[in-house]
Amino acid sequence: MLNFEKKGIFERALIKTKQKLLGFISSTKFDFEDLEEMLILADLPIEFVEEVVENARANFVRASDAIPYLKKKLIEELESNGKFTLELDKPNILILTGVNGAGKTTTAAKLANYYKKKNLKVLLAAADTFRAAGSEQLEVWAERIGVSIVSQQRGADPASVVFDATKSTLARGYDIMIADSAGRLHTKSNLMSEMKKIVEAAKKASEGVASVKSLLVIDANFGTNVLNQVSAFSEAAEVNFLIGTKLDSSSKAGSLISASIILEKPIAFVGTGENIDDIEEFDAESFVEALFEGVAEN
Ligand SMILES: Nc1nc2c(ncn2[C@@H]2O[C@H](COP(=O)(O)OP(=O)(O)O)[C@@H](O)[C@H]2O)c(=O)[nH]1
Ligand SMILES: [Mg+2]
Repeated sequence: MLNFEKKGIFERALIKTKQKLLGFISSTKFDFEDLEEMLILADLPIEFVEEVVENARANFVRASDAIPYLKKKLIEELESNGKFTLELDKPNILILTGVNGAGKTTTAAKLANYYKKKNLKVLLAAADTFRAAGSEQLEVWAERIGVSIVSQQRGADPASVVFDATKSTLARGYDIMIADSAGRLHTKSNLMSEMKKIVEAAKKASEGVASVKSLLVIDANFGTNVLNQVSAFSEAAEVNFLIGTKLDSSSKAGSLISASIILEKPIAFVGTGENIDDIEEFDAESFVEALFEGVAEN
């Protein structure tokens, strides 16, 4: 069922992306070529666009009548990869990874705050041990939000931070542990194997009791380049879900949809601003409705 409040939040966050698409609104003779151009401009996967436009030509007289069909197809594609949920009968370990500046630390803090507000017992792990500022940034957030944090000195093995934090999660009865990590370039193989070690450490420490998930944080401003990141990260270490950040500052938010569809990874959350509350659980229907609201309707 469509969640109107969520749709409204997505609509505000998608303003820049929508500005590109809304030009099609005034076009009185919105034809199938316009439809194709609009979908490509929306950074949707080319194969998907070709298939949808071909079917639309075959089944509809007017291109604008194909919009509901398009939305339905997109929602189906996005939902076919599954949905993120916590496994509430066990501790949940969420490990955030991604390139520098993607928004990992901010997202770790946002998620900690999000789950604390839902009355869950949250632990943060500062596994960005690469820079001194890495763990300090998260410590400041932890204090502000009022959640505990596990950290070690700069230069410590990030896998060992995650190992310790996972052990504490089990021993002290946390519902959820969220681990930040250092930014890593997907082209650097040593950093990629370190990522793998981090995930393995969490699995080992959790002794099969906790649910361990790895979430790749991607900046929507990268546009279709996020595809390279997602495939390189998922080749090196397991990636279970995507988190798209900076929807509010990007005009390429559609690329998150592409990454999810092409690489068959569900989007778990999206970042919609710089404030601590600016995070939303992804919902395919609300997101797609928000993206195409008012577009090509006449
Ligand atoms: N506008 C906007 N900025 C964001 C969002 N998420 C993160 N940022 C900003 O992106 C920058 C880098 O974030 P940070 O969490 O330090 O990235 P990290 O290197 O991956 O840990 C910071 O200035 C954040 O405030 C978002 O959803 N929207
Ligand atoms: Mg960081």
